[in-house]
Amino acid sequence: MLQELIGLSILDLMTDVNRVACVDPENSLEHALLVLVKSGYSAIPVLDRSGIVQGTISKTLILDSILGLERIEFEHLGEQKVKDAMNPNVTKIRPHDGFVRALELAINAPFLCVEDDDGRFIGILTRSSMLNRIHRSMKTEMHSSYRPTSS
Ligand code: 2BA
Repeated sequence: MLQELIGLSILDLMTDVNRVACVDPENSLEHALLVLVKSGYSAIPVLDRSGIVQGTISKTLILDSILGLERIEFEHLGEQKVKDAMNPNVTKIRPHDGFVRALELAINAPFLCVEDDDGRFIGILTRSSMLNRIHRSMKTEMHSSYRPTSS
């Protein structure tokens, strides 16, 4: 089972860019909040026009950036841009880095941004896709090693 897991393909487990909710660094925070709420995710990638990932934006970062002294100043949502509030420290991986490296990075990141060799964003690798795959292998292994005792 271990060999099988080590050899797993990041591309096979990846959520393709076409199915990833994302925003542009120049978008307003109001637009980003709309995308986050509509998609249901707490954080999503920020992609520039050339398809390079520039950061991640979350509901928490947005609320933090419009936090006044005594209240959340929602009226400022339309004035600020995603690039001013995003977290630029993105956890990235390339397909040839391998599954074990992806698993290691996923300990501290709920999703990894997958890039091709030109540094272009091609999708995300989520914790749930990795855990699902590991769970599937463990179940298969447990069933194949189960030997009922004859009485
Ligand atoms: P969260 O948004 O905090 O979501 C945590 C987990 O909750 C997800 O884990 C998933 O199991 C579930 N979940 C949340 N919103 C969902 C939705 N709209 N549909 C289905 N399941 C949902 P993961 O699947 O491991 O995702 C980890 C993180 O990756 C997510 O954290 C989110 O930040 C990001 N993510 C996942 N799929 C995405 C997508 N298609 N577009 C953009 N970001 C995505």
